[in-house]
Amino acid sequence: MLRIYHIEARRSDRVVWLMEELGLDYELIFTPKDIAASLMAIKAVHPIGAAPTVRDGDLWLCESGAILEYVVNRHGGGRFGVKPDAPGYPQYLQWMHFAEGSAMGRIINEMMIAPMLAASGAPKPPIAGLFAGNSRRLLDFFEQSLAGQDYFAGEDFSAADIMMLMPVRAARRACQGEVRPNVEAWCARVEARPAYARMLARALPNGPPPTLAGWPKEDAQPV
Ligand SMILES: N[C@@H](CCC(=O)N[C@@H](CS)C(=O)NCC(=O)O)C(=O)O
Repeated sequence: MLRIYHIEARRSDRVVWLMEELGLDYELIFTPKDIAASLMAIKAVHPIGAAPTVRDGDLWLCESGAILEYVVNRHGGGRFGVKPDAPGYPQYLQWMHFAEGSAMGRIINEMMIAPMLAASGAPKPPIAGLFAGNSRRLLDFFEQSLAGQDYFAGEDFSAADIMMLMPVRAARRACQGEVRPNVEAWCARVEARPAYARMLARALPNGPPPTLAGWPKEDAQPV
């Protein structure tokens, strides 16, 4: 049985969601409401120590896109993948890789330079200007790509949609108040899936953390 090392509200949600879509059993390792403890448990067993990390017998795998491909092909009989001769295959490939290879990095770069751009009087490194607007550009690309199709790889829901929910949400958060109808409709469509609800119940039993960093520690002293 696949063992999934998980941190609540992190990329390991993707693996849980796919397992639920496929109706496969899995073991989920995390400490509820303690992001630091969940992370340290992964660092104790794997040199990269990031979520998701999975163990399947003697095999260890990290990197969410690779894990999804592995599960689709080794355990899922190809369900939620797209075959090379299918029309949606090029799009499937692109979005499976774009989610982590381009989108998340661009969003994180912009998040990191935001405080620098906001600080009045502080010197602005020239690179900061390059990252500003990354999320908006991504959202525009997503909106355009979803025109006339229900899912990222075409007419059918696939693992590419599971990969893309996190960057789509992060880009939307960065551009609050800006509505892109195709993106909104896609989010509603994928979040309405029964397997998505099952993922939330199992992987986020306490709801999403109130802060990006995690839950406030109950025993934390005020500073
Ligand atoms: N590209 C990797 C990113 C993995 C990653 O950075 N995961 C985060 C949680 S969403 C993490 O565990 N970060 C802590 C760390 O890397 O120490 C993937 O998609 O699996």
